[in-house]
Amino acid sequence: MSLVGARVLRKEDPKLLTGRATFVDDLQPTNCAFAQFVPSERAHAEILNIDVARALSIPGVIGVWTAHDFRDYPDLPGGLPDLERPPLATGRVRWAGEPIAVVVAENRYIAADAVASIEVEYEDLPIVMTIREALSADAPLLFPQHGSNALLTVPLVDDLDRIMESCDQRVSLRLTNQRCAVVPIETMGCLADWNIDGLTMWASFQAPHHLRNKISAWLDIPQTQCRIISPHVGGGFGAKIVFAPEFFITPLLSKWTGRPVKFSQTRTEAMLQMTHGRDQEHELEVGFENDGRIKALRMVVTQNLGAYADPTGLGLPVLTNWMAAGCYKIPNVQTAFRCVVTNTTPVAAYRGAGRPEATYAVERIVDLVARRTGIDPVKVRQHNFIQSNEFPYETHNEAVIYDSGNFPELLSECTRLLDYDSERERQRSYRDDPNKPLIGIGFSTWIEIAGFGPNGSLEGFGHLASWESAQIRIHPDGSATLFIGAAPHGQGTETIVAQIAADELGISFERINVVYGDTATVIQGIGTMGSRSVPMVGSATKVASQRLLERAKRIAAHLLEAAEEDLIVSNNAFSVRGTPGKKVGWSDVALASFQPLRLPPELQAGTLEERLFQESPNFSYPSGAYGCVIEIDKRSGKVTVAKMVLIDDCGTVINPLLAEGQVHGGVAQGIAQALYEEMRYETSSGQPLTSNLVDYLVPSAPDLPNYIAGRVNTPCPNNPLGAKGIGESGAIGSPPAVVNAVVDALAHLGIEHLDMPLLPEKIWRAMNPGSQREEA
Ligand code: MCN
Repeated sequence: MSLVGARVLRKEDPKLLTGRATFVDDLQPTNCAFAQFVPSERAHAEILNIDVARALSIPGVIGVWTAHDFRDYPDLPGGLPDLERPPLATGRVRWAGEPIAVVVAENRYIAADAVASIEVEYEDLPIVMTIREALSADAPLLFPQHGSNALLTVPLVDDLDRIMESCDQRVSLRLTNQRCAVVPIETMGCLADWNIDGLTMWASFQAPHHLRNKISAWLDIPQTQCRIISPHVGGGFGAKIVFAPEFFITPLLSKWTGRPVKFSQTRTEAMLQMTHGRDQEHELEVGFENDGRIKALRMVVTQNLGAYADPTGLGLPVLTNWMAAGCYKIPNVQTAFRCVVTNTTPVAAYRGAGRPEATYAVERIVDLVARRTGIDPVKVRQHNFIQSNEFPYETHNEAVIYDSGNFPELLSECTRLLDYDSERERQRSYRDDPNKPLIGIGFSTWIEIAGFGPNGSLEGFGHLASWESAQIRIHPDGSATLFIGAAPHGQGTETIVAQIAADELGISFERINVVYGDTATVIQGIGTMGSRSVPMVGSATKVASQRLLERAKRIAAHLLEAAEEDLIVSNNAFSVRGTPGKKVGWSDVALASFQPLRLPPELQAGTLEERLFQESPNFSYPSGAYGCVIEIDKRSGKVTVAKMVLIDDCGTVINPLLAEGQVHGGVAQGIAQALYEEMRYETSSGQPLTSNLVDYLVPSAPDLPNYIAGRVNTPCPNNPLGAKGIGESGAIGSPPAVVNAVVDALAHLGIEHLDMPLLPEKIWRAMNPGSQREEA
């Protein structure tokens, strides 16, 4: 039986579920010291003085370092020329929470006391918190030498006016995709030990080889003396591919103190110092005919980058522009973007990274077209879909060629499982009943760009290349070790590559060990991001296994005195077709591979090892149709997601159990963005208002619905598995379904749009314009 496609339980779970997994903060080598960073109390200020005398007098404090101590080291890699981020705030702070000094102490408690005792003298500067403020004519500048808070502008090359004018109708929409915190369970942390043999650093990171490459270059040490290990990583969601200064500074602290030094964020530090996600504003215009056919779409994106231009942050509006038209055949699409800096935490990748923003925009637009034409939103979608026989489909951007999909089938399956007609009926019958909630029904049909693998696709974000590596080694007893360049942090990659290798090699799943996240053992790697592991490292595993098996078969044929073509491999043995009794175990073949006297003459000892750097000719394009029914409590405005249907298309599914788990997690984050989460600041001071999990509302299981899941499979033609990624799908597809449903519930009140998050108060005010809310 094939393991690919089976609901195999995760290899990684026994350790995780019994508390035996090792995360960075579990490591406590002898003599380990603890580092804690001093956060800026001000959002924008000149640093006049940092008084560390009291901190240094505290017993157990080993040292305090400020920007001055790093003056011989370059700014951090990436960003824009002349606007790079220094290791510590230098001269000026640009957001509340920016690290300005670092303390090393005997333990974290002493370090925390020392941080609290450091007095920083500031001279406040005027702040800019929002895109509007950043772009105003007299805006204070974060980087005066640059002359503007706008860092990168790709303007409209606009020839759409004539086409817009020729349409029956046109409508504009401005919307905000709010700033979200990333909130992995494990915050950012590392443990650096720089001794006579070089630097070893354990880091909670999604791309350890990249961190190794960047750090060794920054510290000017050979890569051979710089080992990065990402042990178990408790989630990253994109924020752990950021080359944060803490990872560069901690090794130096180890060198300077002559001790292993650990750094591990508190939750509040993580909320302020890990990069945030989203934070885009969109100006959209659409031209369409009275029959619902969309003729033209214009999208202008403004990206709030926060205080510095992180390379992945710069990539977000690019991806949003690329995916502007979603799964619709819109003949005229024009896009543009600009990036601005503000006195807020820097913004970078967060699950979906630029694609949730595109999906939200186009799916809100399609619903608006439905509203203005009076045509059912399902029909408007069906009217405008790219059809399944039109792939590969060239979009408005030459970099983006959709590989395969079947949007009409996705949506009809979604409406079927949602029981669309009867939900519409329920909506009508409840509307005027004061004891019943308002019902809303919303859809999102979406496509995303994933499987970052084509050459050039990751290099722009500071990565070496875009291939992914897999290396398989057969041991003398016929068990196998698979080394992969991906660096999973919750996805279950260990399980799925073992499934793939077991199928190809005929070695049992339990006898395949998977190694990842260590630059000393894994030959090279790019990492886990952009829903690329299945298409890239899964494919690398498949092809490398096939190549290795060819040589194993030659050995087995030699031992059995049979023809290679007649051999079948399964259940850890090679047998001869038609003569099942004639067989040799994998263990014997493996043993022979180390014994030259038993090998065919053309093979050498140790031949059963294979490695591959898998490249890809295109991205993969997962798609889906999500539909939901929401209920709004008429008295409080509280939204409950009553029913949620998720139909996904990720091509070949390696493990349906894990794929569903990925979608559930992503949808939780998507519903959270639609209904609950927003990183907020006090506007006059720039102080964060949501810097812990009391103030920042992350939903828990009771806040989320049960999901009804379905599947359509259109294989990806660009990799040997036919698989597309799914890790980000839920977060990309779900926010517009929820928002469309809420706006649908309020449509009879004349409401056409509300920005996320749809908190009860916002809904209540929309339902009761001009009223004061009665106190409970
Ligand atoms: N899968 C499958 N068949 C497919 C596609 C996927 O069975 N055709 C399943 C496999 O179990 C695979 C998993 O889904 O291990 C995800 O595969 P893939 O879509 O290739 O995504 P990656 O492994 O590259 O993961 C990256 C993606 C991203 S970009 C973010 S952000 C994210 C995510 O995955 N962050 C996560 N999922 C996360 N899950 C957890 N628990 N924690 C995070 O931080």
